[in-house]
Amino acid sequence: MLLSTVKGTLRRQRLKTDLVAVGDRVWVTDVGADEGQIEAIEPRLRSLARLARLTDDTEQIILANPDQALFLFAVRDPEPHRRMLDRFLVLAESRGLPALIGIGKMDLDVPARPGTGGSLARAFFADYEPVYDVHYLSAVTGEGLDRLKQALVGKVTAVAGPSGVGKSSLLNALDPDRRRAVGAISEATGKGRHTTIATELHRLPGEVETYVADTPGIRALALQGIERDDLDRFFPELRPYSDRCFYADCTHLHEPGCSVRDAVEAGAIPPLRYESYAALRRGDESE
Ligand SMILES: Nc1nc2c(ncn2[C@@H]2O[C@H](COP(=O)(O)OP(=O)(O)OP(=O)(O)O)[C@@H](O)[C@H]2O)c(=O)[nH]1
Ligand SMILES: [Mg+2]
Ligand SMILES: [Zn+2]
Repeated sequence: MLLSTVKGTLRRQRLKTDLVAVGDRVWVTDVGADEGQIEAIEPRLRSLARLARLTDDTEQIILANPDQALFLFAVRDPEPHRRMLDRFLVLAESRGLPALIGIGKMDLDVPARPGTGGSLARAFFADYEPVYDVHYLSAVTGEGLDRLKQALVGKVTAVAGPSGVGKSSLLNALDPDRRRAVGAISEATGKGRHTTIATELHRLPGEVETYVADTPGIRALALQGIERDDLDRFFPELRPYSDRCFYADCTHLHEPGCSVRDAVEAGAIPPLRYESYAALRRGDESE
């Protein structure tokens, strides 16, 4: 038997969590013809996961044992979705998974306001730059790829995001020798068509072992298993203030003497990030 890492497609088990998923470390017996039989599975240290269905309590592993996640959105086609990004970030924070943010299709970027030099994409994602490593990327022009490679090297990174944002195209640009299927954006919906249907782990060229997982597009993301009381910990911008409120159990929604809302007023916390927190805290958005 030899210790190996699952890199391909596996049929999912209908269990509380996947029995074995891409990224798991497994012991396999070589049965020839590039096939192996799994004999034992090492304990999963971390995972990026979501619910298989909203009504289901079955967790679907997007990638087992990632070192970090790269959440990719596009400048447009499809339009970036701030609340969805915020939910991804909460999910990563809740699992202690370092998160990078990628904004793809920068070749489609336009000025924030006509006649100004500022970029729409950079204005949209500016709130995240003080807290997260934000990468502006284009698979077409190669923009940002060298800096991204530095952030990936030596690690196992899950690339996740909505369908059609260019996850597979980005990986093709990072490793031109391996072409993955890339889909057209539906003209009717402006959305992707779920071209990638299962997580695939790829080793990038280079001496240092670097793995990047291409994952299927995610349509909705439920934050199951996260207590509302814990949410303020998963917004890094809120953390410096959330223990300083008058009430120890302050929800930061309406209480007097709330340091978080004071910080929003003072411009120390971006209002849109606070609104995302408040929507999740109120339970307005369960998916
Ligand atoms: N202009 C431009 N188009 C891009 C870029 N990257 C990807 N695209 C296009 O966007 C469409 C979707 O790309 P994919 O790479 O299949 O997107 P995906 O995120 O892998 O989609 P799923 O596999 O469905 O989740 C294709 O038509 C690509 O050619 C880019 O950097 N610039
Ligand atoms: Mg894809
Ligand atoms: Zn408060």
